[in-house]
Amino acid sequence: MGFFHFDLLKKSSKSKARLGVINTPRGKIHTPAFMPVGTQATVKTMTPDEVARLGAEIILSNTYHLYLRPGMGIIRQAEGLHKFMNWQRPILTDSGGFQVFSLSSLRQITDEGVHFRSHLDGSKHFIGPEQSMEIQAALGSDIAMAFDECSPFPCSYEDALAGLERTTSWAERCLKAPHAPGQVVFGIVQGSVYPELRARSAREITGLDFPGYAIGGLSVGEPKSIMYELLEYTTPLLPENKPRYLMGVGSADCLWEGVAHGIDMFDCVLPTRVARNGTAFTWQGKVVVRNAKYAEDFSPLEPDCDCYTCKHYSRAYLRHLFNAGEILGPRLLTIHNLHFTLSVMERIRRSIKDGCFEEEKNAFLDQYSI
Ligand code: PRF
Ligand code: ZN
Repeated sequence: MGFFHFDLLKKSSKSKARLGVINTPRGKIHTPAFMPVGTQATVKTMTPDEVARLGAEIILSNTYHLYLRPGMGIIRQAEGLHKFMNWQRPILTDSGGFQVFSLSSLRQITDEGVHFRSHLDGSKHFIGPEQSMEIQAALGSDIAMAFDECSPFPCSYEDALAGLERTTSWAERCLKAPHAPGQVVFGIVQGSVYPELRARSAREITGLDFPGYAIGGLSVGEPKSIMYELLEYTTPLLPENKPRYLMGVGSADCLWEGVAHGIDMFDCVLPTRVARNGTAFTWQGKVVVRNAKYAEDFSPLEPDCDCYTCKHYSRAYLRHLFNAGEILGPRLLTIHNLHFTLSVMERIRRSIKDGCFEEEKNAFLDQYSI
């Protein structure tokens, strides 16, 4: 892990927002950063070249999915995920625990790990911290995530405590397991909605000296106000000189709020997923392109947007593509939504740099309807 390091460039005076750079062997990541999601070794509908030209400096992929399909034999033959999918910039891989819980059936969790059945064919599998790290090593991601237990919402105090204790012991085992050359591992704080459990998890996980820390177990169905309260409480418990990653969060309002609470990295399927359903994000809020009111609207999704979609196509045309079930519709909206989300991050970074983050955040939230 000689090469990997985080430079904190500037801290905002009126909030906890921070500007930084994560240096990795595969390139720099300017923070606060958004990571588009490429679960199946593809950011759906996009070529890696397009994703890079939209300005993404890192993408996220998933251990659970790639382990089940195509399987590690093929990933090893391909010499890792970067080569397999032709993405040469950094990749962060999630560890699999969260996906096992959201996707597989007949899960059985023990202190060793998780027994589960594949959501694809029902076959039986086991992933524990050692297996997760072995898979992530074969994938060759630049940042591997520790194998954790994400408590659902709601969750009893007792269950949240058990999940936290497992998450700490698994984090220790992940650090001891072999990694790929140059690969670093981030620890994950759990503890559900209980401040004292969050504090304990943060203490235990930061005691393990990971090069970065994630906050997990949020955005799992709790009200946003609860998420913001827990963020406010938890980020000050993380070391200032290491990147902080809020897992699975990426709606535009949450990006501004997360940054205000000191978060440096985000990932979310939202921009790409809703694009495929015909929803576009604009600086005013959502546009549902199928809506009849756009039938004869020959203006772009967003007048000042300089993405490929807005430069060349009207709302009327996009609506037509979705109504006709044409595959270009999801592609064009994915381009726009990723451009929008990456532009939000750019505006966030610019405003921290210029010392006007809080004003820009208020201006954004004033015109953006959730
Ligand atoms: N743990 C892991 N991945 C995650 C989460 C988590 O808690 C979340 C929760 N928002 C999303 N992805 N490993
Ligand atoms: Zn656009």
